[in-house]
Amino acid sequence: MHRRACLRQMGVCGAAALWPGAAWPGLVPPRPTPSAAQLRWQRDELALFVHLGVNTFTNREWGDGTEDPRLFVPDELDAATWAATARAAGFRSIVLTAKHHDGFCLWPSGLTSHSVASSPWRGGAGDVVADLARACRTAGLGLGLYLSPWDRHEPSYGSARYMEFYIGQMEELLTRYGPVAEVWFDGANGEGPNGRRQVYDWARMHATVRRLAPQAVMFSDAGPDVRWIGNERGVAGETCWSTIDPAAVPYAGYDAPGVGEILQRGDPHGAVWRPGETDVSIRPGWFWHPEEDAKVRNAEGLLDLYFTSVGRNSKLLLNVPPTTSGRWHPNDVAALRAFGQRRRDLLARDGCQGARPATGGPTARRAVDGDPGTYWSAPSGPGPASLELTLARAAWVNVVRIEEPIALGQTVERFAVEVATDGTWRPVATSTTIGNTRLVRFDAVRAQGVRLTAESSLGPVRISRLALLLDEGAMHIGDNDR
Ligand code: FUL
Repeated sequence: MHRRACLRQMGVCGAAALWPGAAWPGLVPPRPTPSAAQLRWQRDELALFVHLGVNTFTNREWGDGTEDPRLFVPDELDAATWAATARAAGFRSIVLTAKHHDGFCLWPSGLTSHSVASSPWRGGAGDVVADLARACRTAGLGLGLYLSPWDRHEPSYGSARYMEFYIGQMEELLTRYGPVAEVWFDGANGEGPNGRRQVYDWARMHATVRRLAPQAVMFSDAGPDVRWIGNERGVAGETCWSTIDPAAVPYAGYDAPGVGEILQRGDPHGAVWRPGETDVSIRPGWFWHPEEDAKVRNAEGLLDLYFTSVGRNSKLLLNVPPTTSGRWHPNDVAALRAFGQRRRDLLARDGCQGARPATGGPTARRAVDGDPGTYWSAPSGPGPASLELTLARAAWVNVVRIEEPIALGQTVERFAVEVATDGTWRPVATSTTIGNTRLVRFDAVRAQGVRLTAESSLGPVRISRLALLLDEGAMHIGDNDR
């Protein structure tokens, strides 16, 4: 069925959805759903983060704002190569630190001389944001910009004048470089050069983005569009709801006991749709440090991150910092390439392709039709909802991929997956929440059938994809009796 028709059938477009199942009698209030921009953002799965600035040249993580702009000489900077490498590895956008906490601007801001314009790089005529914007456009990638509200260089920081300065910088970034897909607000709020702290006017900052870049999603610990996942280890909650209670994390940088966990898990009863972004670095630090060249995560480690972020209803924002040359170190490039290949191999073959539904009712086939716009709508009634498939041919598998059509929201609380081999069913995965994509690994089995049971849910159970995959790299010697 066409997606729009499905929406109408479920009554989701109206004020409330009428759910006839015994478990939810009567009128069920509609659950939050994503905006078009949030949906696009999450479907992309992978974004690259680029931390570059004076810290790259001082070998530090946080500059103090006293750095000499003449340090900045990324002689071989080539944004087109970043974009091509990112794209080939499966990434769909790049987020650049246009300004980090040290206040040094990677574009020639008209509001400060603390920028590339005062550096010897390209004789002071360089503009990293312009280069990246062009490269992203050519490669078909989205452009994201990080503009640190904390500015340890700007003398007006800590006064009302600073908000004018900051909004002015936002206006430069959002009007000069074409469409921006994501604006990244860091919540850090330390002291400026005069020892004063700034009170950030978040409402005005958000309104500026909505006015100048209505297509963009805004990230911060507290959203408003995309929330932080609560840690920098690359791990979304095993339970991960895209909904959250906005009062639980009222502003970016808010810190209280348990906030990390709230962000990791979300809240099944939260009033807003605010999916989690998992930002993590390919190396220990966010900026490049030569002593970390041998500490780059390998393809296996990156695939693990893919499972604990994208595979848990989040999005992966993977930081890959350029060296002082402006290029990525060969170790990082090799890891990205190998990860891209490993992910492609993982997603290439689906053991459920062509499978025949044995249970699940008339819409069951839509979970395996390859169309993310159609879905299995579990027949209503008491008890758990179950979808059973007979595979077209036996297949070795060790990963299950499940998706809810999140345009309609997220409802499944707990599920179980069993696989049949020669008539014997065995459980391979039990877990909580599905959302955009859920990936669960298990020991390899030869599957002839699969059964997904939604054991509990907060509304109608809908599944747009059930797939069985094989990650060959994770096969153990003992598994190969095939
Ligand atoms: C943090 C910053 O303080 C780090 O330097 C880095 O930019 C990270 C992504 O966000 O809050």
